[in-house]
Amino acid sequence: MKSYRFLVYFLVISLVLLPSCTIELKRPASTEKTNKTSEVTSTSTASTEATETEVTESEATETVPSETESEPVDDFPNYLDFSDLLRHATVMLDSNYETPGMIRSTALFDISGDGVADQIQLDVNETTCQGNLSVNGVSLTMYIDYFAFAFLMDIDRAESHYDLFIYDRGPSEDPVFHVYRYDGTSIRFLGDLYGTLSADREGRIISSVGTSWHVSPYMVFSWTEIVNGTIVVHPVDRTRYIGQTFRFRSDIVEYGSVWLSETTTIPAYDAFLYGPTPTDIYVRGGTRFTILDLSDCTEGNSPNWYYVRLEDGRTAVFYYMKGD
Ligand SMILES: [Ca+2]
Repeated sequence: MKSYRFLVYFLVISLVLLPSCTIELKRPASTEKTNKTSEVTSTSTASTEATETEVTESEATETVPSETESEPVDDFPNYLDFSDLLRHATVMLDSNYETPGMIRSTALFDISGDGVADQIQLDVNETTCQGNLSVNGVSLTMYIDYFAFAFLMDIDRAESHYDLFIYDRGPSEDPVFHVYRYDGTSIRFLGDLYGTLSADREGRIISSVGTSWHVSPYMVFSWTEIVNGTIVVHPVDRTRYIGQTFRFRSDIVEYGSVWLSETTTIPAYDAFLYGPTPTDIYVRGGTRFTILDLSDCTEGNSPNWYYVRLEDGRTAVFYYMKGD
């Protein structure tokens, strides 16, 4: 995985260049709306010995503008309306860990909408990664890499069903929600939703996979909804952001997982940029920039790179570590 490659790269470079440094690797804070699937933020506590950096570690704190400062781009999707998907959960399944290697999660709740409570039980075998979901005695099995929790949510505006969301941390911290529906007689797998998810009160879901979390306001490249039991993905035209001005949400620092490479050359549209370059520059969180161009990207996903003009007039390519 890229995070692993980056870790190896970082450690090698650090051992060569910074023999006396204390090195700390840390995950982004849980409150950070970053793509948690693949990011490793690194900092050096001895940055004075490193090559020149505009921003020292002690200053490298996230700069999150207040909501009144952050103006949404156009009118939609307005990310300020979105909050963590869990906030929209109606019922969390109760998980029991008494049997080693087995997790039993249960709830008694009317998910089919017929007025009669349904007995929901999910058994996960952590050794075989097999999950067994049972509703009123009807069951099916599924594969779950690392079960975290499960909850019920009414997000389908068209129907009165509550759907079961199973949060799977994934094989390498690539989180995925497995979504199931019970219609009163059978259980149906609706699909998987990847990334860190947020939703609004109208059932619209945005994912870290289709959002650029590193800028303010966020750039949203797709949103998802569940309609009549079908997961529908709505791509957002990526070119809508060209010409618009954003700010970096946090400092761009050396040994970070976000890069800003000064250049006047637009990369190939299918280029997947990765890692530092000799022309990397470092700027403070809050620095404004205008999008001049964007890479191609898989429909609905965020682009691989952004060609930008900084507020001081320099042009650069901005990119960051992304999951596969
Ligand atoms: Ca029912």
